[in-house]
Order: sequence, then C-alpha cells, then structure tokens
Amino acid sequence: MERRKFTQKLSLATMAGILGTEVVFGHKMPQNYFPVGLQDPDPFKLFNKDKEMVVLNDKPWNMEAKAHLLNDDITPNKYMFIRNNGKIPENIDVSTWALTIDGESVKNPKTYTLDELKQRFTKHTYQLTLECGGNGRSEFNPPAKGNQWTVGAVSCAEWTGVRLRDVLEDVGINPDAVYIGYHAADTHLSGDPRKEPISRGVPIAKAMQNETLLAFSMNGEDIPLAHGFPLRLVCGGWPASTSGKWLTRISVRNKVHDGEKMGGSSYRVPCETVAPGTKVDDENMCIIESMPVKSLITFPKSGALIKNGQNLQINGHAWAGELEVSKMEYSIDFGSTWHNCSLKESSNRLAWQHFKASISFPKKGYYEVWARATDSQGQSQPMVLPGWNPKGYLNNACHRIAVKMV
Ligand SMILES: Nc1nc2c(c(=O)[nH]1)N[C@H]1C(S)=C(S)[C@@H](COP(=O)(O)O)O[C@H]1N2
Ligand SMILES: [Mo]
Repeated sequence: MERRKFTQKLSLATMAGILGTEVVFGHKMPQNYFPVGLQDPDPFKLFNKDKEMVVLNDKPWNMEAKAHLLNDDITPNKYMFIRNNGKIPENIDVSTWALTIDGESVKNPKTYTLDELKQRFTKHTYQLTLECGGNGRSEFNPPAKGNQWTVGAVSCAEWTGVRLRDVLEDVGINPDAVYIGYHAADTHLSGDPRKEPISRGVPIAKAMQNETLLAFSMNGEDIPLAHGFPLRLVCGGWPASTSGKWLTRISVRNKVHDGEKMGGSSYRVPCETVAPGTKVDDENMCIIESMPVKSLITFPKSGALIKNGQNLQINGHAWAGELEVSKMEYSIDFGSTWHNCSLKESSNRLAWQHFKASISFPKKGYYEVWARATDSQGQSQPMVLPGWNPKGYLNNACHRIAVKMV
C-alpha cells in the first residue's frame, strides 16, 4: 500500500471529513504531520491473514492465497481469500442483528434475531467449498477486467449454522417460489446508501438443500469480520458470490432474483461457446450455477528441489461443484501419460476431497507435475484454458507445479 503523501497538504477540515470527525487538537498538530488514522491499514493484521497472502485490491479489499498455503484439509482464516464488492459494515451490534425473510413468495414476512435463529432451529456443521467464479481469471486472453485471481480464490472451511430450508419452512413459502435473493449490510463504494454492492441468489432447489446454511460460525468460532460476521449464507459448490456475507435479508422470489450482479455479464457466461473477444448480448448470457471440476496441488510449493533418487510426495484437493470427484491423476511428461493419485471421499457433500501421490522421476532434471480431476459424470479438467467469456469466469484448467531433481 502506498502512503498517501498528498494528505500532508490537506486542511484540517478535509482531514475531519476523511476521519469522519473533528481532529480535536488539530491546531497543535506538527506541520506536515501524517495522522496515524489516515495511514493505510495493514491488511494482514486487520484481517488476521498470513503475510504470504496476496492483496489484489484495497478498495474494496480483495486478497488471495497461493496454492501452497491451501494445504490444510480445512482452510483456516489466515489462508482464506477475501472477495469484497463494497465496504465492510462497521459497528456491528450482534444483540440487534436480525434476518428478515420476505419476498413475493413468502406467506408472511418474518424477522428473526440471531438468538432466535440459534435457539429455534437445529444446528448443522458442514465443510463447504467456496470458489469465486472469477478464480483463474488472470489467464484469459483477451484479458478480462476485474481482480486478477490466479489460483487462490478457493477455500473449504467448516461452517456451522441452521438450514435455510428449516427457516423458509418456518416462514412458509408459496408454491410459486423460484429463487431466493440475499441482501446484506455492506455498503456501496460510492457511499450511496440506495445502492447495494451485491445481491445475488440461487434457485429454490439449491436454497432447500441440506447443506445450504445460514451460518454463524466458521471453524468453530465466530465468523471473521471479512467473511461475513455475524451471519452468512453459505451455498457450497456454487460460485461463492451466491454465499452472501453480513446477511440481513432473504427474499423469496417468484422469478429469477434481479438484484445487483445478477444480470449483464456479472457471474454469467455465454450460453454457447464463443470465440475469444466476442461481444455477447445479454439475452445470450446464462447464470453460472454449479462450479466445474477442479483441483490444486498444495504440496510441494512450485519450484521444489528433490534429491536424486527420492520420491516426491504430492498433496492437494479436488472439487466438482455439486458433483463428486471420482478420479484424480497426475502427469510428469506434459500430459502424455497419466497416473492415478489416491483420492479420499469428501467428509460431506460439497466439501473438497484430498489427494496424494508418491512420484518417482527417471533422472536428474526439470519436470512439471500436472494434476487433473474427473467428476462423477466423466468430465475432466482441460489442460489448456477453457471457454473464453467476457468476465473471465470458470477457468478450471489443470494446475501445474515445477520441480527439479538435483
Ligand atoms: N454481502 C456480500 N456478500 C458477498 C460478497 C460481497 O461483496 N458482499 N462477495 C461475494 C463473492 S463475489 C465471493 S467470491 C465470496 C467471497 O467470500 P470470502 O470473502 O468469505 O472468501 O463472498 C460473496 N458474498
Ligand atoms: Mo466472487
């Protein structure tokens, strides 16, 4: 983050504007003094993230992991990517936080406090894979605008909460319900209170799945602020943009939800494959639902050195949106031949699966290890970039690491 030198020339009034309050002893402030409160915060400290995480944007905050940071079976907060579209809400009061269920297709709108949600409904815990639809965007050509995610906008944490289904059944929904849409407490970057940074949703069938949670804890603790404290919708296996953070309202809709970032090229891809760079009309764009099959080698770090004659043990995770991963393979000869990895079952539906393999190399030299997952419907990850789309979504190309046998 660059220090904003221009603040040295700011008047006291301007400083007060930025700080949101008067600088009480401003007239005693040394000349050219740089107020601590105007300095850019350290995002790693602010969000309890590991120093190796990569900041892609600070307005709004967007941060990703590197492949080797994601080696844990369950992603801890310090390695979890942050994807914000607006400003994180301030001054959250848990005692007054409430969730309203409304919309055209509810019988009677209802509001629950956090305590009511926790007391009235059964708690469930699931490990759920959340991958940003734009993970892998940085590789598309022509390039797509937006955060240039490489491979690290994915996580699988353990979420605890109540089932959205149980709450919707408690409110009572009409048979014409087709979609739910979320609303949240984060604010638009422009400061305009009438604008929402994002308000997405899922079809009613996804909303009613056992694993779709209104979560209030992550990895056994309160959800960290950046990840949606104190209440978050979690829809595993779908673009993580459907998992609304800082949740305040869910509308049950009698049509496809039309909130912010549901239309245009947001989280939508051409319904039919197009040539790279093609301009696609809105009516030919389809909403992304289940995420495609994908995998990540999380150990060793790319660039690892192995001693001549030793085997290399690789570890990683594989996931396939709504589906299971049924096969995991690696190649050390640029995809000519493939060998099976051992692949574990997921601890529950929609959680990523862990794989490992012990690889032997014929002689000293440079190699690449490529990893490829296949889902339960027989679809494999492509070795090269998949279908180009205007916003650079759904890049599930094989992950690869470099190793040298020395
Ligand atoms: N309220 C709200 N919910 C949100 C977002 C947001 O900006 N505001 N970003 C979405 C997007 S695009 C993604 S990829 C995930 C990121 O979740 P994480 O930051 O907890 O990793 O949250 C989703 N939920
Ligand atoms: Mo996202």
